[in-house]
Amino acid sequence: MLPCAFTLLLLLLLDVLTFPEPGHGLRRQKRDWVIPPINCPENERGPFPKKLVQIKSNKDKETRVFYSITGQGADTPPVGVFTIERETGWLEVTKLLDREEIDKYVLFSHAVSASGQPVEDPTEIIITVTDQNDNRPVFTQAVFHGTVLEGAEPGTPVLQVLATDADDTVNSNNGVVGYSILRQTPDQPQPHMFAINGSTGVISVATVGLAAQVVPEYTLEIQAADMAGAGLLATATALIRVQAEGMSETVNSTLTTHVLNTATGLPASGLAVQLAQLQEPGPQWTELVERQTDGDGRCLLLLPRGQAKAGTYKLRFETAAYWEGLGHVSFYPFVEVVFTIADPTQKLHLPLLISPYSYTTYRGS
Ligand SMILES: *[C@@H]1O[C@H](CO)[C@@H](O)[C@H](O)[C@H]1NC(C)=O
Ligand SMILES: *[C@@H]1O[C@H](CO)[C@@H](O)[C@H](O)[C@H]1NC(C)=O
Ligand SMILES: [Ca+2]
Ligand SMILES: [Ca+2]
Repeated sequence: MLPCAFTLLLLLLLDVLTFPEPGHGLRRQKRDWVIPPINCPENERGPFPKKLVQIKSNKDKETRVFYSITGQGADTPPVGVFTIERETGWLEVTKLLDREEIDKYVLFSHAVSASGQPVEDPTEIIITVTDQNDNRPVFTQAVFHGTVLEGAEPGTPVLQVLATDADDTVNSNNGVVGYSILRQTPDQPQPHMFAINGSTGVISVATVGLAAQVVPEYTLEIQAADMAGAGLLATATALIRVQAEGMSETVNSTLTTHVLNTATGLPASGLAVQLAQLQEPGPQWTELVERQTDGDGRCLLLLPRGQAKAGTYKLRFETAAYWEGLGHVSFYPFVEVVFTIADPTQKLHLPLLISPYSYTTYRGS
C-alpha cells in the first residue's frame, strides 16, 4: 500500500500520459497502450478539483485536440466525480471519495479534433480508490447466547461470535477482524474457562471444571478489533449457560461401581461396563446403559434416581478387553455380576477387584 497515494499521482504528473501511436511495430495489438491504474485514496480532502494525471495525444502537434471522459463517475452516475480539462487533458477529481461506496471507477478518455473527429481510440482509465481504516468492526449481535454441557472437554466449541468491518480485507488489514475475550464473569472456578479463536470467533471450552452447581451461567465480554486484532475496537457480550444434565444424574445416581486392578493396586480406568435389567417373568435382559470407568476406575452414572425400580440387575465388565489393552491375557473373557435391588431409593455401590486370574465383588456403601 502507498503511504500517500497522491505522491504517486505527483510522480505521474512528470510522465504525461500519451495516447498510443497507431501502426507501430509488427505485432500491433488491439489496444496497444493502457493507462496504468491510478490510485486515489478515499477521504482525501480538497481543495477540489484536484489534478490526478494529464492525458495527451501525440496528434496535438498536427491539430488542436480536445479531451473528454465517459463512464461511471464522469457522465453516468455519480456524474462529475471526475472531470477532464477539455484543452489540457488534465484529469481531476472533484470531491472526497468513499471506497466503501465505490472502490473502482472505469472511465474512457476520448480525444477529438476541432471538427469533432476522433483522433484516438477511446482509452480505458481505471481509478482504484485505496482504503483508509475509517470503519470500526460491528458485532452482528449485542448479545450472543450459547450452551455448554457441564464437564465438557477442553476444545468443545460453544458458540461463534461475528463482527463485520466495511473496510478492505484484500489489500489491507483495515477490515480484518481479530477476536479476544476481555473478561469472564464470574472468574470461577478459574478465570480462563473459555478461549476464543482470534480469526473465526469460535468460543470453546479451555479448561476442565464447568459445573452448573458452581456456575450456572458465564458472561464473557468479547472484543473485536480490526487490523487483525490491533486496530479499532468493538465489544459484545456472550452468555454461556452451563447445562446440568450430567450433574443431576451423578448426584442422584443410586448405583455406582469402582474397579480396582489388584495386580497393580491401581484403579482400572477405561473399562467398559454395561447395566442390564431382568425382564420378569422371562430370562430376558434389557440393556439400560453402557459406560466406561473414569480415571479413578469409577462409574457414577449407572442408575439415575427415578429410573431405578426394584428388580434383578446385571453388571457386565469387559475385563478381557481391559487386560488385552495392558498386554495381558485374561482368564475371564468378561465378568458378570447379577444382583437385586430391593429399595430403589437406597444407594448401592458395587466394587469389583480384578486380576487376570481372579475377581472379587462385594456390596459396598
Ligand atoms: C482458528 O480456526 C482456524 C479455522 O478453523 C484454524 O485454522 C486455526 O488453527 C484456529 N486457531 C487457533 C489458535 O486455534
Ligand atoms: C435429583 O433429581 C431430581 C429430579 O430428577 C432433581 O430435581 C434434583 O435436583 C436432583 N438432585 C440433585 C442434587 O441434583
Ligand atoms: Ca476497519
Ligand atoms: Ca475504508
